[in-house]
Amino acid sequence: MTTLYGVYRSRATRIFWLAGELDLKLDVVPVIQGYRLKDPTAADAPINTRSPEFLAISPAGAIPVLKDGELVLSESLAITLYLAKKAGGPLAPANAAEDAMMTQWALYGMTAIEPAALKAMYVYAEGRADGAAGKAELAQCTADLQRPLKALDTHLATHGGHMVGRRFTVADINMAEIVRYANSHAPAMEGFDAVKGWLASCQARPAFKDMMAKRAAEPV
Ligand SMILES: N[C@@H](CCC(=O)N[C@@H](CS)C(=O)NCC(=O)O)C(=O)O
Repeated sequence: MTTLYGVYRSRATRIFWLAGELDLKLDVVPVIQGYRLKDPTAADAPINTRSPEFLAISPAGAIPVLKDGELVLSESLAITLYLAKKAGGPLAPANAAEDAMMTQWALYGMTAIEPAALKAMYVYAEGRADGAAGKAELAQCTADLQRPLKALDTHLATHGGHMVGRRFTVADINMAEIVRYANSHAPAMEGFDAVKGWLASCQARPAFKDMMAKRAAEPV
């Protein structure tokens, strides 16, 4: 059995979505972020990223983590790429070049887009979007996202509307779950029509909708 440590309200969404696409059964251990708990070290605290039993599995203390036999893998995008390759089929890279492109886009998404996208999402999640400080933060996020979203827009517009291989793959899941954070701030997406169209088509997939429904059902 393959075990996933993590909850829907985390970057584990990438893995839950992929698992739905592949009809992959995962044994889920609902490890929650320690910072979401009043006292993560309390004796009656649910298993969380600061629990000794979780740290024994993954000393970095962050979710998601996948355990597949002897393999213990952290980093959400490494996990999705691994699971897709293990399953094979159209969502996986068809050759070394596609594999390289999927790695490239995963790294680009995580380094060039995710930090500002996540910051923008948190401004809304924390109810700060209408205050002066929140507005300034959002303006900075929009500015920081211009160059990478332009690069993504150009890529999608010239590569058949998909990240890699002109078909829906794990690379689309990886990037769409990062761009979902940016999409919480509409002005950041303005002018990037190829990105908007691609994101809408990714999010129209039943496996995405199912994942989001389960995420919404999970306590905040
Ligand atoms: N780059 C990592 C980030 C992992 C990460 O920061 N996870 C958050 C939840 S989405 C976490 O576990 N935070 C727990 C903590 O900081 O205590 C990935 O993509 O997996």
